[in-house]
This record gives sequence, structure tokens and C-alpha cells, in this order.
Amino acid sequence: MKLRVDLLPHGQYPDVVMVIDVLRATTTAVTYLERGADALLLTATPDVALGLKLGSQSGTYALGGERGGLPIPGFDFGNSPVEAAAQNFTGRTVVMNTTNGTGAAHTAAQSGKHVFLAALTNAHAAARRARATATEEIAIVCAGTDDRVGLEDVYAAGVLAEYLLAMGEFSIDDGARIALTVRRSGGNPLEALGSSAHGARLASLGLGEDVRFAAGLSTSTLVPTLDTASDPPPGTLRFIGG
Ligand code: 3SL
Ligand code: MG
Repeated sequence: MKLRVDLLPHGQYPDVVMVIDVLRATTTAVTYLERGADALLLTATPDVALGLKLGSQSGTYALGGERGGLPIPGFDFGNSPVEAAAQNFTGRTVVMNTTNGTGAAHTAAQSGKHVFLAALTNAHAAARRARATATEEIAIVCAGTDDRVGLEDVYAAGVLAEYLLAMGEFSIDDGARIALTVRRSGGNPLEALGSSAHGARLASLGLGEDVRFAAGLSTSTLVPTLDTASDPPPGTLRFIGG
């Protein structure tokens, strides 16, 4: 079995792919499902999300997302796991659009056979699911920030790689070796996330509690899973809890 870590999204994914945007999109996605959401629709653009809401009965969709870390005008929520954890989304579908994380999921879904969203909060469950599903390769794809590598995502990829290596034999690529090195030298999750450029930026926006939340290790067993059995609205990917 091959284990590969892409420090930024690119390329083809023939088998299992786990998308990571620890700060904050995939952490928030896990939280929406934890808080009862029926499903998540990750949109290609904010306008797709706003259009869905306009064309639906009030209350069907809750819109969550950000630009520059701040809520998008017309959306109901930002991209905050702390905010999401304080809500109850039972019976609602959450529609998400974020700067990097939702786009990384769209890139992965172009070729990936099985697509999961991973964060530190669901790291052990995501690794277990990937190991149980893969037949050939597990790819861990870091979203990064604006086409630049993010320390927080590479650190989380290293955590996932550690879990996977404890579950069986893998041949690993250089990306996985880099992620493991970052994990082993990066301190604890809060130190790693807090010292990243994006962690510092969120703290400067008064969103340091989100960084703390995102550093929680394996606190959830929910693994957002791309639903390939149903046809989602155009321009969206549908993830359900698994
Ligand atoms: O880039 C993204 O998709 C976001 O997760 C960034 S932020 O942490 O919400 O600013
Ligand atoms: Mg990020």
C-alpha cells in the first residue's frame, strides 16, 4: 500500500484521498456534522451557495464560509468550529464555501475514488477509515493557504501518517516523510497550529479559540465522506457523516 502526502493540492488521486484544511474548513466541516447536520454541500463559489439558499425554502440550508477569515456577506455563519459547536444543525444541510479548503476538496474529487475530509479532531477515525477503504494508495492532500504550504496542514498530515503507519505496512513518498518530520519536531498540536502563519493570522483576527479547538486531537469519530450515490446540485460536492 502506498502513502503519499501532497503539500498542496495537485495531480490525480486514483484511490483514497483525505483532504486537510485544519485551519479551519475541514475542522469546521467535522463540527457541522457533529452538531447534527444531515449533509454538507461544498460549493465551487460563494455564489453557488447564495443561489441555493435563494431557491429553497427558508431553513433548508445554513450557509457557512469565509473570505479573509471573515464571514461572507449573505452567509449565516463564518467558518468557525467554535461557532458551529454552539449550534444545532439537526435537519439542515450546511452549505460551505471557503478560500482554500472547499476548493481543495473539489480538486480531490475530480479524480479520487473515495474522498474524505480530515482534521486533527477526527484524525484517528479518518486514518482508520482510509486504511479500511484503500486498495492501492492513500493520498493526504494539504489545502495550504493561497497556493502556499501551510505548516498546520503538513503537521496534521504527519499525525495521520503516524496513525496509518501504526496500522500496517506502507511505502511512503517524500511528502509523507516531510510531514512525519514536521509532526515529530513540531511540538504538540496547539504549539504547531499556534506557530503557523495562518494560526497567527487567525489569532490577530480574534479567532484564537478556533485555533485551540482545531488542535484537539481525535476528539471526534465523524469522517465527512463524499457521497457518490446521489446527484448533488450543480457546482457542489455532497459530504455525509461516516
Ligand atoms: O482557506 C480556507 O478554506 C479557510 O479554512 C481559511 S480560514 O481559516 O477560515 O480563514
Ligand atoms: Mg487552512
